[in-house]
Amino acid sequence: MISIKIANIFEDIAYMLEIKGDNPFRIRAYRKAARNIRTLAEDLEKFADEGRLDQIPGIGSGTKEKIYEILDTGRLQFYEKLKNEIPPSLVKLLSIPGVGPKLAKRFYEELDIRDIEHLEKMAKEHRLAGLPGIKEKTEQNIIKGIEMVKRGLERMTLGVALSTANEIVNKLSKLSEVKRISTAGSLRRRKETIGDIDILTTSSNSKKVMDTFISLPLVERVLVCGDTKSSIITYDGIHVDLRVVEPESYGSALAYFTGSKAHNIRIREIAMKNSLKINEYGVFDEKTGMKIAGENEEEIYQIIDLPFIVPELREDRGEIEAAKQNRLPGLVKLSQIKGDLHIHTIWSDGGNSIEEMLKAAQEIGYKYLAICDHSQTLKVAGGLSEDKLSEQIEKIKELNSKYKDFDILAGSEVDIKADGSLDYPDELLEKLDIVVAAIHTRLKMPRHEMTRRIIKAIQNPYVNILAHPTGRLLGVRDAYEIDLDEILKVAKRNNVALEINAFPERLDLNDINCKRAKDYGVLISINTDSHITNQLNYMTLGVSVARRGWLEPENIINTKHIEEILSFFKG
Ligand code: DGT
Ligand code: CA
Ligand code: CA
Repeated sequence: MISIKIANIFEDIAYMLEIKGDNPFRIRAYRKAARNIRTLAEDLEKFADEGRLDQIPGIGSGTKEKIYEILDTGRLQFYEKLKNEIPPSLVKLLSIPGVGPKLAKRFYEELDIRDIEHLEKMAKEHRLAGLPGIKEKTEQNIIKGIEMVKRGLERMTLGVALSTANEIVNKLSKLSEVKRISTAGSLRRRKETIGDIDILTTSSNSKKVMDTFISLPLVERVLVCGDTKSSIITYDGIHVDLRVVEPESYGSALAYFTGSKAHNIRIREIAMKNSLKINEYGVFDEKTGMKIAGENEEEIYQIIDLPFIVPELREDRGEIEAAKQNRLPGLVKLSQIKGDLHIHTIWSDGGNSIEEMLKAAQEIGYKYLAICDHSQTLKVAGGLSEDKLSEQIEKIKELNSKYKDFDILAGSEVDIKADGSLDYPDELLEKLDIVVAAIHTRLKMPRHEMTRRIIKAIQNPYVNILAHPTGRLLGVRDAYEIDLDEILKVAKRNNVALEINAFPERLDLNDINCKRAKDYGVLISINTDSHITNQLNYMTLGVSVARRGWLEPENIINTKHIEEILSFFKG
């Protein structure tokens, strides 16, 4: 967990330097280092011990020394000094849409505002609008922005919750006293955001399990410690509940604590009609009071004569009716994904070379990978000029001839300009194997205009996939206004697939919109948008969204063979 601490420090430093108006390259270096440390698959300490810190992309000599300093002394002089100039709480202001480093600095210097709460108070008292250049509208936007940021702080992304939960479950399952263990709650249902993490276990020695749990290295604070339930807060501010239940009740407790509440209410209603009572302790015959099931979750569905309903569907969104009629979908699985159709490399703003990304994809067992770096006008993301893209296409062709049983697609994440035209001429797009179109700028268009812009883009015969179709960033920015039904109709006619972008903050399309796409017969591509090799693992998040959206393998383009995909694009 020290790696998360170090990543947080580097990220803070990047923001603090930004507020100071420091060198943009230096700021970017800290940010990149933070991002790559955060997503390391191995322990950072292991890299340090073995003198391999250089192998982490984005770690230079400066950041390397600082990592050693933190590992050796537990603190970083440079950071401590910086804190005297810029209060760390000021950094949080930058998460408010419309508040950039310059404005944050002014709030601090001119009004002595040091944190979000203070800013909110000042905005509500109309004390910002007096500053030169700050209008009443700005003040209103700041108030709205703060509300959104606060909502985001209440819930974490699925990605963050999963990695924390996995770490805890892995450690606890090593105990010989732990017999069965599972996550429950919204995490087991794989919701896109999670309020708190719920974990359920059975054990012969509850005290031992609880003691181990509350002394895990990630625990900052223990809220409750009992025989059946303990709650802790991690030093990332994540609330985790652990429950120990009797083995003969494990199944019913798992069903109860997995939820959703709405789903469970429907299940209990069906049970009641059959003179059964279901609660967290078991299934009981209402007349005799006898317990008749509860050890395994499957029994609950069996006993009311329903096929098993997987956690991702338990939202009372039609799954009970579908189960009754035996037409539950056969949901797509991670193992059925054959490749990733949207990833970046060091050619634009990624952290790994094409070859490194290919190697990682092959290690996963993929059959193909589409290299889709950014297009020319997206300068902040290192967008490729026309010449550079042509050069990359040649390089990919050459590489392709060297790989057996693996296809590398030359692609691009082409920016959709404000008028719906694309960022490269058709003659160049024609040379690509795959074109992923996406919006990155001018996000505040009226609904009608935004819809027209996207429709125009996907009508271009070379466009194959519409990336992150609604542009939302969880806890950061709401979806832009679009008429998704219109877009889905046009996508269907033009053989364009829509993306589930598996990046933790995106997960866009979301579950509900995926189901709509399925109804229109529009194919979905689950892509990670990876910027470094480790992020290829985000695929599991995208698959979770697809499953919550009732998608089956035939609805997902990247479960198909490459020939089938290319012929769909041509068709
Ligand atoms: P979250 O944490 O806000 O993302 O959502 P959940 O679904 O994990 O909710 P949580 O942590 O409050 O509770 C976990 C599960 O326990 C929930 O999905 C269903 C069950 N549960 C909690 N409270 C109640 C309740 O009052 N009635 C019933 N039937 N079930 C409950
Ligand atoms: Ca929960
Ligand atoms: Ca809970």
